[in-house]
Amino acid sequence: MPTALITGITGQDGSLLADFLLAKGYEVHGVVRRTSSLERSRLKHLYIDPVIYKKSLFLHYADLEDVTVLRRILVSIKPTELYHLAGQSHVGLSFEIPETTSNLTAMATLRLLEIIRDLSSPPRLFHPSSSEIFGEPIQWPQTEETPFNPKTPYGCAKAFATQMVKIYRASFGLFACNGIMYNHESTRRGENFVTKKICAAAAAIKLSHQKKISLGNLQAERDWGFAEDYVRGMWLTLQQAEPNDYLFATGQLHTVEDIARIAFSVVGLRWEDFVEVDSSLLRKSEPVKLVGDASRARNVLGWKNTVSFEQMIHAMTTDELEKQSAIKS
Ligand code: F7E
Repeated sequence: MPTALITGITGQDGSLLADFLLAKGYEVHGVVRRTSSLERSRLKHLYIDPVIYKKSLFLHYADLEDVTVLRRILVSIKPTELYHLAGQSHVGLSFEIPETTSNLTAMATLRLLEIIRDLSSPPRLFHPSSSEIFGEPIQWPQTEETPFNPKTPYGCAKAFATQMVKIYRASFGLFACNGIMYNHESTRRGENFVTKKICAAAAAIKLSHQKKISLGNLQAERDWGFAEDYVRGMWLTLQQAEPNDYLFATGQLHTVEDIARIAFSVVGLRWEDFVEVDSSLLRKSEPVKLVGDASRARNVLGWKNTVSFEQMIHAMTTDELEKQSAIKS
């Protein structure tokens, strides 16, 4: 049975990846922080299942700074694949806590590389890099070869980690890969990210639980895809004969306003009547037109996007409407 270790298993991507790997017959181990108990709702369907929990899904406590504990987990489990998804992933917050962001996003990746470098049978490593490494890119769309030019503390931390993965692959022969992930969303997205914030608010306003929603830059553009596609891309990356980096994106830009338009139309409302701009939510700097060319992933991995932007926002809003109706009724 292949064995995978996932750091960040309680997050959107980690929980989707756990579902994906369990369905493929993997034994899945997850690293969780003691303080993250409230965030474990995304795994609830797995750990209340007696056929899965402690049979093919195991959770281990460790912080990303617990090098000794992480090494012990890796030595005892001997995973064939390591998906390092944990970190501080909120770009706006990275301006408030740049040191924590660098520690959790940059240094933690280096620490894991150092640990697996010493193992007799190192696992294949997947590192989720980010479109934020390009910041103000010199080309559109970006590819795996586009030079890094981050504009945010988060993007800078990811650029460091991404380059370290390349260095350890070249210098120590590790099967270590970067997936350069553009924004990817699902019903499991956290509410501090703009898609989920808007879809949840549209549902809450429709149900008269909320009156308005405050947003930052409505004209901010991103390349938003469906998270389950990106999780499949992570797995495909580690199934190849040779390690390499792959970019995952849709190649299409949309604005925050587009999200609002679709989400509010799903609930039969006009977004203009409910959206307010709050200047405190504007970022100190924004990346410029991050849009990716996923040709390598499509050609080498056979990867593709399966859900359109409109379908995704529609599904996220409908899901919120159902969940919020159930809670309040
Ligand atoms: O913001 C604008 C905001 O926080 C998207 C992470 O997964 O993708 C994600 O980072 C845009 C930005 O995602 C609000 O200024 C306007 O332009 O949903 P977000 P992000 O910052 O792009 C990248 C690829 C990652 O790697 C990250 O880990 O929306 N925006 N008004 C807002 N954003 C938020 N959060 N809240 C607002 O009220």
